[in-house]
Amino acid sequence: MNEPHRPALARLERRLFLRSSLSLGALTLLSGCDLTDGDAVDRVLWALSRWNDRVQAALFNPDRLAPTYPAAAITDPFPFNAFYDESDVPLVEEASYKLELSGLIADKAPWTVAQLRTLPQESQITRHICVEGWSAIGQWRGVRFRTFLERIGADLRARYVGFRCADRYYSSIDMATALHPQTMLALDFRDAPLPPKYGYPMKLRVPTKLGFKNPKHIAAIFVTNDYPGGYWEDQGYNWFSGS
Ligand SMILES: Nc1nc2c(c(=O)[nH]1)N[C@H]1C(S)=C(S)[C@@H](COP(=O)(O)O)O[C@H]1N2
Ligand SMILES: [Mo]
Repeated sequence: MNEPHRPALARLERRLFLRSSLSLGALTLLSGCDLTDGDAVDRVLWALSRWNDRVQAALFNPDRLAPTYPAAAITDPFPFNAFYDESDVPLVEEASYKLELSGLIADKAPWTVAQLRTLPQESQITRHICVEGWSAIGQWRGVRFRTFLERIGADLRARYVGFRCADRYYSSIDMATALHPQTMLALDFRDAPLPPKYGYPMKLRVPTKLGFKNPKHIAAIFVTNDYPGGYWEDQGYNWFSGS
């Protein structure tokens, strides 16, 4: 066994044993890779993580609602977070903005902010939880995502909805979460249009998932059966990250 890969292998062995009492030897047989190769170990770890996503998705209850709060509970000021500083927030112009649609969608015509505002609007006061160790209660208003997906003729039997953002961030969610009644294409924060730092012109608000699965500054939405990953997801954060 190669020395440099011992820590990864030791972790893998422990996870396998705790989860399934599988041994590394058994896994070597199952996976067909000789676990002395760093890339192979990596692939096995990623495969395990994807398996974990599938189990979590199967346990997801599409009817269970995230808790909601009274207006007095809203966190003020609400925290800003992104993979860059607040001074680098992208400034999207409403005049030139169009939401692009692609993939398994019948009507791929792009949408302006004004068009999105003609759809029925809903409001929610829910808690945003960030893996970095903070949470905050906010109020978002916008279009129920299910309503939007139905309106554009998205294939609701597809596996994933993916998002690309104006700041090169990207993420994706499973279709069951996309159709959850609290999943929203949010246009307003509190009583005003989303300010740039919270995701102007629109963010996906998903109160059943961790903060990093709430993409801001959405520029494009696509529906697909091919696993799209995400900015943090591709760096090892658990893809499902929800309840
Ligand atoms: N486009 C984009 N969306 C993003 C991020 C980002 O860096 N870019 N960061 C995510 C993370 S980790 C968090 S916690 C929330 C922060 O949202 P807030 O600034 O409204 O608090 O946005 C999420 N969506
Ligand atoms: Mo986050």
